[in-house]
Amino acid sequence: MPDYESLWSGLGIDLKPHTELLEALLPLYQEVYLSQKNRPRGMEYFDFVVGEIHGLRVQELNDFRRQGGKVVGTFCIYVPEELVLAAGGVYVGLCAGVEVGTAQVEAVLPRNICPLIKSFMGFKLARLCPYFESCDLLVGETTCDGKKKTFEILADYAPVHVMEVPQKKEAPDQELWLAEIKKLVARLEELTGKKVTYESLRKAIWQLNAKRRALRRLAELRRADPPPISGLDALLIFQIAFYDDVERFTEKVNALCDELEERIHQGVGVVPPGTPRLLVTGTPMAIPNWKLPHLAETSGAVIVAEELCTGYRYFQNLTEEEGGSLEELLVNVARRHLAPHCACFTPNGGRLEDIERLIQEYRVDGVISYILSFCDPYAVEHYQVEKFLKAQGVPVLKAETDYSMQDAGQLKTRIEAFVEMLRQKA
Ligand code: BJ8
Repeated sequence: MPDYESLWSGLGIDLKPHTELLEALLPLYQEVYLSQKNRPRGMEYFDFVVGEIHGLRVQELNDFRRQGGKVVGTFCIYVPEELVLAAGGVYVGLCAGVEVGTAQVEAVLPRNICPLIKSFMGFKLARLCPYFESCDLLVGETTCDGKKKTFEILADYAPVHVMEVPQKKEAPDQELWLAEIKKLVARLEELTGKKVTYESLRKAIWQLNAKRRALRRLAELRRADPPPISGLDALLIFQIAFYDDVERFTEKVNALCDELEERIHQGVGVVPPGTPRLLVTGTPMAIPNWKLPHLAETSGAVIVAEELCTGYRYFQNLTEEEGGSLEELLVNVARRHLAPHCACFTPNGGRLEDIERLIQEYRVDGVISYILSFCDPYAVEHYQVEKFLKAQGVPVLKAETDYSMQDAGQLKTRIEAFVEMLRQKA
């Protein structure tokens, strides 16, 4: 990796622990990713992106800022990326999947809070994330209680704008949400000094839809038996989607899909045909949280779909591209971004319908209900998920865990037993 030290120190990064963090990531990546057999050639680009995780993209963001551009950090798929692009900015997803800055975090947050929240606050408080430090504005949202209260604290450290996400999806909620979309537009225009116009929003919608279409294409190729790509590799691509350049990323995903189509044509897969196929549903897996997929795919199964925000929820819906005015396009953006089914909503029957559809389309043998510790919305909603799946005769395994490896042995034993049961049931 080129020398980025002056870039990082210019951003105020605490260099010593930052170096230690990057040095710990590389062996983990080697163990989890590079040890996989028969990976598609097109993964080279995504390996390169991880190799440069705090390098090239951070450099690009800061080159953009030097020319007057603004970078906006987000934490949730309900925040419309289109609006940032249409206002002339660049967005980055800041959710994080590793334990960092624990001492600093526990000085301001309760010990027993969701690891995803602890992680992004740890990166901020310990000054370990150059993406965070490259942001001119952070856009939070009122989804779960843990996040919305944490954004109040985060506002002591950086400019924060919080969107009110409704908890239902009825007519008054849609109205409130459209008003929130317009408030965000005003805040972004103020930040960048550029107007969101009909043309700029239309172009941004088109760019984001092209990215979503590429990700959908990738997902759909995993319906094949054997699948041409592992669940781990697919997850990595979904994680990188939150911060890579939109057009370059879309092009690389489409190039990879061309290769995967060829693999399917030739009957080449990453596992033998008939390998038990898993769907993972639940809380997001932010980079570098690869724990559960690694355990599952080294236990004789393959993950073929994710009903996660780092998965299907991120790309399932396109924004309607047609609209005769800026107002109509904003309504389209609002409609599209209220569509995913996060457990923060009530009732949330749409999530069960999505799970059912994915099970059928991807010929799923068993489901892992993945819950980050202390995530109340998903932990409580597990009841509905399990009841629904049992009624359909689909085996389900509940995996409630955090970012540490302390429970890895126990989790692996449970997954192996689950996979063995699926194999015998087949
Ligand atoms: S749309 S899942 S990205 S809110 S895991 S912080 S819910 S306690 S991340 Fe999320 Fe948006 Fe929903 Fe997706 Fe809270 Fe749960 Fe932690 Fe979570």
